[in-house]
Amino acid sequence: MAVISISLNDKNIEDLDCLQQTLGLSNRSEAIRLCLRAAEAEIREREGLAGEVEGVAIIVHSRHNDTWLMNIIHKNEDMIQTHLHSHLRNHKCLEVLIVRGDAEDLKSMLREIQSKSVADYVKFVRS
Ligand code: NI
Repeated sequence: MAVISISLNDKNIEDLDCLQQTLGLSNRSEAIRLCLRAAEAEIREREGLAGEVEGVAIIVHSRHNDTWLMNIIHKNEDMIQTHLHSHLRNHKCLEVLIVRGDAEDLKSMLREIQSKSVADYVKFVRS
């Protein structure tokens, strides 16, 4: 097994340790491996989307005054049927997008949302 060096901020380390404790994992490497398997499953599920899809995209972020997401949403307005913006108690923004469109366009939009690493959470739930 290879040993690599990665950079994590304080919140990442706190989350990692919380995950380790909650699930009874033996060390941080186990916790990282678990996260990788979960991400892999998510990617496989998303990449498997084809044809016309309908569902809900859920996004949580802390950039209330930043236009990055609104720009993406406007660019994809043909696909987004409804957009709900709400404020969470932890001062983050919750965006709920009801989507109908071509799977490739949806995947492209989700990739763009995630590519800047601005969103804390991005999830698509197919209807
Ligand atoms: Ni907001």
